[in-house]
Amino acid sequence: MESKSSGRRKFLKASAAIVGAAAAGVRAAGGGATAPDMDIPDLEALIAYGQRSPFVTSKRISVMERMSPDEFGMTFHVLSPIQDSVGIITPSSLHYISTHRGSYVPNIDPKEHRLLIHGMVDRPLIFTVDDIKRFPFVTRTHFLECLGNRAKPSHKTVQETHGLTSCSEWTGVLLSVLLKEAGVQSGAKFIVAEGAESVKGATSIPIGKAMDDCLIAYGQNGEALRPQQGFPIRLLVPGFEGMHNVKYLRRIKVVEEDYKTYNDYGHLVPDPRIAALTRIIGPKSVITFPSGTQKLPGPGFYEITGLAWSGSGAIRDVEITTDGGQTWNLAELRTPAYPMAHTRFAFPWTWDGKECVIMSRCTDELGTRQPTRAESAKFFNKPDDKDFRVPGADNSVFPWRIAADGSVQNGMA
Ligand SMILES: Nc1nc2c(c(=O)[nH]1)N[C@H]1C(S)=C(S)[C@@H](COP(=O)(O)O)O[C@H]1N2
Ligand SMILES: [Mo]
Repeated sequence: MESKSSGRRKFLKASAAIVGAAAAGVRAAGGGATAPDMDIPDLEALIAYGQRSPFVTSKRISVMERMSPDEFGMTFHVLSPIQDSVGIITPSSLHYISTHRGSYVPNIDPKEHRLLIHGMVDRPLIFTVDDIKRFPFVTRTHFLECLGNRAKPSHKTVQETHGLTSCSEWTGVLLSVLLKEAGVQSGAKFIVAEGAESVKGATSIPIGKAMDDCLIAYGQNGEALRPQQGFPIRLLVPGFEGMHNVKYLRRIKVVEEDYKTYNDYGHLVPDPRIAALTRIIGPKSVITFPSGTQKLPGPGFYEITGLAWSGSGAIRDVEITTDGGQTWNLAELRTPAYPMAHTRFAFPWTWDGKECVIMSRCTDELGTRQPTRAESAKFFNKPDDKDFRVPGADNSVFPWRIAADGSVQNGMA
């Protein structure tokens, strides 16, 4: 404690010098000048629904390459700019998107929308969105991650390597509440959930999970779901691979076996080791600062920071290496570690100005630790394969290389 705070005092002293120098360069220091007013095109609209500063330009980008093999060539992936993220909540407007069938987003009138629950139930039921909102709600913070979220040596930024994950505060009704209303019959083993758009985004979920912590979500980050996130309702299957979180949810059929649907193509691998890995995500983590294409202005104090998550529960700890994996040090968790949620870590660090490789690895509350790529290669009996590509979901440790000039590059190459 003593040494830590005196270390921090030293840092504050050093940074005071930086701030002092910068302030000297500012015209009219001391608040003499006021900034010009924002150029507001539509004041009424701005009052009704705010917008960010024109100086903040962080944006999503789409992936043109086919990230999950799709026999129909129908994949649409949009990456979240996690290099600019702070805290753990992804703004709804920057949430990653994975929607099949081009950029097609159904325009659903919530008054017309219905959810049907049928199959192996005592009472098939049809709910309106208002019906669903009358049930007791829960609000929970959970991440989503697409199976296509895999780093390649050609990727430059952390948006490209890891941008197919996001984290929101979701509000909705527990699926178990609605399933109990319908009365699940004995012998039921799975549910098949289906969306309202043309490819239906359908997928199967084991009944145990369906009766546990799944949500029929209508709220995201304090407001209604965004159309691209499944307005008016979506299924949320905490910790399961993104595909299970069916958007535009309109039908749940309780069934006796694991149904395979359009959406399963490209997600299924016959190898049981991979199949086991594919349903539940992680544990996984990535450093968002410093990250690819960013540049450290010079040696000195920095905080390495990033995100960690696991489909099996809360993050227990995150370790950082700044010497290419020879030594690992505990990072600080700077946000509550919610189950199946992004958790923000930070690691105070003084860079000596020499080339180095930094990485993060996390351990979840079950004690499962994120594997290095070499450990994954060994697990799949390919320890000598230099171009090893993790089959199924890739949660391996990811390296950033910092050059002596402070520039940061993908360390996979
Ligand atoms: N109806 C529907 N639900 C869907 C999909 C879809 O194409 N249609 N894509 C799935 C996939 S592959 C992922 S990764 C997540 C992405 O959710 P998001 O677009 O809100 O990030 O939604 C899933 N739910
Ligand atoms: Mo996905």
